[in-house]
Amino acid sequence: MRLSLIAGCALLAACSPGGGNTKQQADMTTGAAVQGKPFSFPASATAPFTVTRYGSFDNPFSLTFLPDGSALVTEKPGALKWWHPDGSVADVAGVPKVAYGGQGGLLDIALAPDFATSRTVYLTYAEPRPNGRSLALAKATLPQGGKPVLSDLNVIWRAGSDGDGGQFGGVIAFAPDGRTLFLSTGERMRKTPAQDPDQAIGKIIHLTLDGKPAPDNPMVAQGGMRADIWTLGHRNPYGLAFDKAGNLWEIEMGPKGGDELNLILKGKNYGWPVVSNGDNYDGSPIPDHDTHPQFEAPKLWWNPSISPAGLVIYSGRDFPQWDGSALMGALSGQALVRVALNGTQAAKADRWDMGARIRDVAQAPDGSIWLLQDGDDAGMLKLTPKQKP
Ligand SMILES: [Ca+2]
Repeated sequence: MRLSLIAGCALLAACSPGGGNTKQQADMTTGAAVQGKPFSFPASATAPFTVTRYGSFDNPFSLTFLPDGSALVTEKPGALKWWHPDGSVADVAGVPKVAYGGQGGLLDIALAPDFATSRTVYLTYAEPRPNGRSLALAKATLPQGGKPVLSDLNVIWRAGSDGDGGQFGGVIAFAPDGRTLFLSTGERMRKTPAQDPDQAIGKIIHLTLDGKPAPDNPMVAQGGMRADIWTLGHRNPYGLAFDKAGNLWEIEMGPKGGDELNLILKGKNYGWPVVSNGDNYDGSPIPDHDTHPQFEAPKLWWNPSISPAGLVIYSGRDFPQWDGSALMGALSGQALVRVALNGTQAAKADRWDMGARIRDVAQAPDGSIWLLQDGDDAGMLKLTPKQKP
């Protein structure tokens, strides 16, 4: 116990020179958060950044910055928090009722491409339904000032396939032209529906900004759920982001091993649950991707699992050496992972131990990188380069 405390302090000293006063360090060793007061947080000593923790959130899922440097944080139990750089955190009212539990609840929030003028936000959540739960996509308006309350809330799309099971996915990415959106849907721990073109679970969905099928979808002429589908055969996708060249990247959790980074290509099938580079939880094997070349293979995979969650393609000034890299959080891996992208190729580059489950990654308007912890006392972690760029 004493040894580990000393090791922790040594790590802190190594990682955060001059960072944090005695009280703040004491807070860190107990894991307790001080609302609004930043304190130092350990990362692996080899990391090129120091870490400062802000705020305390209850089982958050998504962190999204606004153009003014404030940020929205969703909490799975159903609260939407509006964090401001002065440390204040407001509760945003008008959030739809969510069905919280087992990976479900209030999930992603994303700013519309025209947010600066429209103040439109998109939300995903597990919606209570008569026969269980469904993933819902809604849009709403966030006020500029005054009382923080969402208005004009409209559910514009539902995954259907209501019922039991977590793993909703629910991550939103807007197309580079700002005219359509992509949405990841998990297979709800039901496996085979990921291959069913008549179910919108275990898919990447492609919609207009009003929730209609995008006109260039591969099965748009067939109508029904098929019209909404862009790609099939996904398991538990918790990250979706475009790079500067317009390539769409996705991360998803495999079963026991086999977490994936995929390049998302129109109409392709990514194989779950027929193939995976991981195994079933009971240890029984699943055929690897290379046994079924008709399925699109992941660009990278992880064995054992890291449980990837949250994906950004970095483009800021704080870490110029990461320009164009994919940054992802890891839940069970308790890490920040960097993948170097070169066109449509990807290579594992860095993995920094964060000593905490990382739920999401976000880039602020000033180019700084922020991580969101997981769990019932989760902070926002700002990364500051040890060496000024
Ligand atoms: Ca796959």
